[in-house]
Amino acid sequence: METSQISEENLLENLSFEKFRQEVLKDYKVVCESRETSLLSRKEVLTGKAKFGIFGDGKEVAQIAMAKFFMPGDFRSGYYRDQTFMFASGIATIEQFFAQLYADPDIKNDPFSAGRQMNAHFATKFVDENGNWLDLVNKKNVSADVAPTSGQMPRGLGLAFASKVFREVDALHDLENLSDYGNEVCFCTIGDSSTSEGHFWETMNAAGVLQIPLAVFVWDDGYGISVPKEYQTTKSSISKALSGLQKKDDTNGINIYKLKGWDYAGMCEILDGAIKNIRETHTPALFHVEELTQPQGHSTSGSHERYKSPARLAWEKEWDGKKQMRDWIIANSLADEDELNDIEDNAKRFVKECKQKAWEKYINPIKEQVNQTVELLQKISANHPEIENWIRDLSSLREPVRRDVMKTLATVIDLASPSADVQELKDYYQKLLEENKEIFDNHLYNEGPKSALKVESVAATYNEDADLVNGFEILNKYFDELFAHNKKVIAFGEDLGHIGDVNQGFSGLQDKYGKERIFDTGIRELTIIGQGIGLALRGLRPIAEIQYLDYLLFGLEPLSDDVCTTHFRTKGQQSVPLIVRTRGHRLEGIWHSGSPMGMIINALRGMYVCVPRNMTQAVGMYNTLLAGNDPGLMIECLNGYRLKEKLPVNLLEYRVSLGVPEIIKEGTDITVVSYGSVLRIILEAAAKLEKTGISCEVIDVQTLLPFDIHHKILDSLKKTNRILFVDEDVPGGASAYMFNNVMEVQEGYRWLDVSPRTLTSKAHRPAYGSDGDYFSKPNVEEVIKVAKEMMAE
Ligand SMILES: Cc1ncc(C[n+]2csc(CCOP(=O)(O)OP(=O)(O)O)c2C)c(N)n1
Repeated sequence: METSQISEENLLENLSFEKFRQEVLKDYKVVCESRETSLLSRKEVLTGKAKFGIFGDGKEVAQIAMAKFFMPGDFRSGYYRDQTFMFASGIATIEQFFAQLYADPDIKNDPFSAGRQMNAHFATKFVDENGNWLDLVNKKNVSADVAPTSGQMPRGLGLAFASKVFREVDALHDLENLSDYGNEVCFCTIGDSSTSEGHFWETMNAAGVLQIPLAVFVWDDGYGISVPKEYQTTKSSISKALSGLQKKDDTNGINIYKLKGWDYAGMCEILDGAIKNIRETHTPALFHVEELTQPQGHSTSGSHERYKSPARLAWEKEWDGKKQMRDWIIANSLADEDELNDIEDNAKRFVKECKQKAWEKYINPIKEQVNQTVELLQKISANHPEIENWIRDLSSLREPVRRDVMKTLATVIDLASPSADVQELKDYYQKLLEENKEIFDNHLYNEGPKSALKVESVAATYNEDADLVNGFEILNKYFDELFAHNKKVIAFGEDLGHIGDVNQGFSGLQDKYGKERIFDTGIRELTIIGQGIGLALRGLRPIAEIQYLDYLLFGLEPLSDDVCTTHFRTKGQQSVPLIVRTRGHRLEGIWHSGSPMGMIINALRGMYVCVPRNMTQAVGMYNTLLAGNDPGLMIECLNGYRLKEKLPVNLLEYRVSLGVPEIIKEGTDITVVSYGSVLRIILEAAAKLEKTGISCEVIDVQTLLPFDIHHKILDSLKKTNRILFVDEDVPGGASAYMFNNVMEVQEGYRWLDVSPRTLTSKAHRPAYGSDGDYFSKPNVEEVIKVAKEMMAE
């Protein structure tokens, strides 16, 4: 009896030892495959088959450990070093890695970006083709990587913050595809040097305040390209530098752990408890993973021998995670040399096969285009012997790209005289142009049913005895109805919660709808946007407020680099339906009356930019944005909150179509095009001009992105033959953009009787006070003067 018990225990022990051994060897296999992938990829770049490469060698073991605790439902917001984590998590294959290295535009081959991103920029699919959120709870999720270092931090904060919202807002608990009561951890990775960026510090502080499930891994290999950490980090240690944020029993804050990047067993042990704690308590953590290496240097663009000392290079060889893991396996008798050699040889073979498969899938469609082109060219070469050169050049390319085909076709079409065969060539060229447009030039915005452009307008309706109320009251009433009606809407910003924003749009609403849905944030525009990004990516409908338009600059980087490119860089697989609310244009002083619209519309292609003239129009635009999946910026008029407007009865139904200007005063002599606060100045001038016999047609463009999609302004110009563009931006700003659209895109130049004009603010920032405003920004008298000049010309 006793003997059999002992042997059963022995058996179980042996079994669990064998299980453990197998797991270690499986991990070592992934380490080897990932390392081979890095080595072979570099060769592909150096031999010219790929343009650039950046790899995860030296970080393999740490990422294997990290991947063990990444569960379905979790999110990653990382950067370009994370290939091993992706392989170990089962969300990327080596073949896919190579496909992206080659910039394969077929999404079946590069499922992260369809060839739109550099290698090692990963993503998983969040939304289906109709813009519906997938079941994110039962899959491992990767938000699309960006190249600006630390750009992943604000987004990471937001993805973790969403878990807090899902946990705390009861009404969201039934959204079972989006969250499991907020148990999802966001794993965020960053290089040690990139922690020098403000993005990192702002994120860590905000995480400590918010108490959210954010796990930040700093891969510390001592350098940022060539610059060592002595130049990057106080005390050369990010964990030391951040120690003041350490959470204590009676404080908020973050937990800080130090790990050795080569110590497989040690890392697994620490991460096991630490990630569990993050998941359960929502206390964020920093994992400072030290003593990592970079065996091949930073990227394919240079060699690390230029800046690392021989001693450092020797140290890196000895402390390479792969070598250390191998030594540890042997020392603990988990495998012998032969077994490990086999794993290593198999890894080499396997990676080579993956590379070859990826290359063939990438190159074959291009080779088909080359063959087809050559065939068509041969048909016309009898009449054009010089074409033989082009045929020879194109056929001799070992690694042709689509560009070679297009250039050859365009050149030959130019020099060939017309014939049926040349027509065939032209048709083929046209077909390829369209195919390439589909490959490289779509999904900047949603194109399916969730396109905001497909939202039909619904007019505002009023009671006969409709009240005239302050502009802010229209918004307040609207937000009240919106929050009662749509549980996914969350609003936040500086002073937005307790006092209901500086202009009272949210006044009283926190009490009604709770601090979990309407709340204050710290003064940190960058991570306010980050919070919005995370919530939006996870299927909620955030309204992130930037208190004044002039401070949008602090949050512009994630909007431009991250929000605006998400749909494009994932070829439609992720959407960020974030609404950024702010207020701008005329008020007082340099930083409370800016209207930097040229900068904004050029930085924010990929968002819709709404510039409503009053709060009623703003409501209609909010509804339109909420009906689609695209991100939008709403710039309310800073000086409009106390102007009286009629209160519509259909606040939730009223919708303003984007890209459709409104004629707010009809006229016959001059078309005046503008938007926002300055429209009131223009209307005042137009009333005065009317008395002198000059009739202005005043058009409010309503949205700058998109701009007048049905060419309504052109219709007006056809009638008046004179056009003036007015705004509060600097010369050459949004006025030049509107000018370009009407003159070039709409071909408005054909209808001009006199030269078109722009009237803008002065090139400097607006000076303070009423006189500063009058002399810095367009005023009534200037509008009258320009209009009279145009009539006299
Ligand atoms: C905002 C920004 N500045 C500069 C760069 C160029 N750059 C790319 S990687 C890099 C070094 C990053 O070093 P580190 O954060 O330590 O990460 P590692 O590459 O060592 O993993 C630099 C300067 C960039 N991509 N983004």
